Amino acid sequence: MDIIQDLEFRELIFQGTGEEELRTRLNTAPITLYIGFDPTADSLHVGSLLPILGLRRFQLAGHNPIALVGGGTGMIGDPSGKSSERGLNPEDLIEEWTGKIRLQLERFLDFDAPVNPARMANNYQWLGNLEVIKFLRDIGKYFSVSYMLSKESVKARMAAGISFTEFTYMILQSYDFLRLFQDYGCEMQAGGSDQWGNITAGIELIRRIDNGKAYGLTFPLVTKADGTKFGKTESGTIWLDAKKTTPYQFYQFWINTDDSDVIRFLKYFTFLTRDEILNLEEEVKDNPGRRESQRVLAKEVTTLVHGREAMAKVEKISNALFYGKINELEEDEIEAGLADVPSVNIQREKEIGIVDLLVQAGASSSKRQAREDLKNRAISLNGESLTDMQRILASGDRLFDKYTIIRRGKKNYFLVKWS
Ligand code: 545
Repeated sequence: MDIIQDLEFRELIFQGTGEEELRTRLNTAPITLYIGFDPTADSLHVGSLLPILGLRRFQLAGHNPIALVGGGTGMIGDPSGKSSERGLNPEDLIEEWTGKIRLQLERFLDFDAPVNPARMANNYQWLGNLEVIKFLRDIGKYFSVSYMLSKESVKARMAAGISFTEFTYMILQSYDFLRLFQDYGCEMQAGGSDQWGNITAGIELIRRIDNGKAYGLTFPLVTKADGTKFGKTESGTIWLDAKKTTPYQFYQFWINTDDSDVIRFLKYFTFLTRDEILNLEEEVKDNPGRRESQRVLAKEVTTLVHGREAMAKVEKISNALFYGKINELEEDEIEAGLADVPSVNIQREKEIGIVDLLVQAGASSSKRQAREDLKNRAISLNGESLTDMQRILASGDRLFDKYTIIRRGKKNYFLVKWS
C-alpha cells in the first residue's frame, strides 16, 4: 500500500494537485514536503493534530518532512477560514509562542532519522528582514489583484472587511513555499482544506519565478456526525499542552467520541493498520455501545501526544475511579482525575457531620436525601462504603491532609477541599 492509498483509506485526502501525477511523483523518489503552523496561541490543539500526524505519515513512508513555525506570518494573521479581522499580538508574545509551538511539533517527528530526518524552519528567518521595495518588485509583481480577490479567504471577507495586512498574507505564505523550494528542495506543501488557496498561490509563484513544479495536498477539516465543533468541550479547547489540558482530560475527550465518529477518528488520528481498524469497525457494528474502539482510540492518541508514562498514569486513575479504589491514588492523580467533578471548599476548623457534608458537596439534594443515600449504601468516602449518619468528619478522612472524595452510586464523584 503506497502513501496515497494509505491516505485514501484513512479518508485523509480532501484535495490534491493532480492526484495521478502526485502519486507518480511520490512513488518515484522521496519528496520533501512542509506544513506551516502560525503561533496564534501558546499551544497547539487537537485541530492541529491531523496535519502534524500527516507529516509523520509521510516521514514513516520515507519522505522528508519540514515543520514550519510561522514566526513571521504569525505577526500578520491568515484570513483563511476567519470571518473577521484579527487583532495583532505583541511581538515578544509571538516570539514566546513560536518557541512553545516549536517544542510541541518536535515531539511528533524524528529529527535524528538516519535517512530522512525531519527538519524545522521558522519563516521569521527570511520574512523578518524583508525589504519592502525589493519585495514588492521581486515578488509582488507576480500577484494580480484579481487573482488575489478570487481566493476564497479574501472573497469571504469582502463584506465584513479585510485589512491590507491580512490581504497580503497569501503572498508571504507563497514566498515561504518558494524559499523552501529553492533552499530545501521542498516540492510539496500540505495543510488543512482552509489552506488550499495559499498553497496553490505558492505553487503558481514557484512556476512563474523558477519554472518549477510543485505539489499541494489538503486534509479535510475534522467534523463530527452530530454537527458540533470538533476539539471543544464545555470546559473549552482540547490543547496538546499537558498544563492546559491534562492527559486525563485529554483521554476523556477521546473516550467520549460518538460511535458514529470513532472509526473515522481511528483512521485520522492513529497509526493502527488497515486490518486493525477494519476489525474495530466490525466490533462497533456488532457491539454498539461497548466502546472498545473508543478505548483504543483514546489510548493510542494519548500515548502519541503525552507518552507511555502519562498514559499509564491515566489508566491507573481511570481504573481507580471506575472501581472506586480511591486509596490507590497519589495526590497529583487525585487532582488530575477529579479536576472536572463538582467540588466544594470547607474550613477544617469547623465540625461537620456527614449529612451536612453530602449536602454541601452537592452529592445529595437535601439532608433527607442524604440520609436516604447513606441508608441505601450509595455513599462511599475515600473509597470506603459508609452508612453511619452520625459520623463527624475528622483528620483521618482527609487524604494528603487536603481532600475527601465522595462517591455516590457508581459514577458520581464529588471532591471536598479542606482549607
Ligand atoms: C504559515 C506559513 C506557511 C505555511 C502555512 C502557514 C500557516 C497557515 C495557517 N495554518 C493554521 C494555523 O493554525 C494555528 C496553529 C495553532 C497554534 O494559518 N497559514 O497555523 C492551521 N495549520 C494546520 C492546518 C490547518 C490550518 O497550522 O493546515 O488547516 C488546521 O487544520 O488552519 O508558509
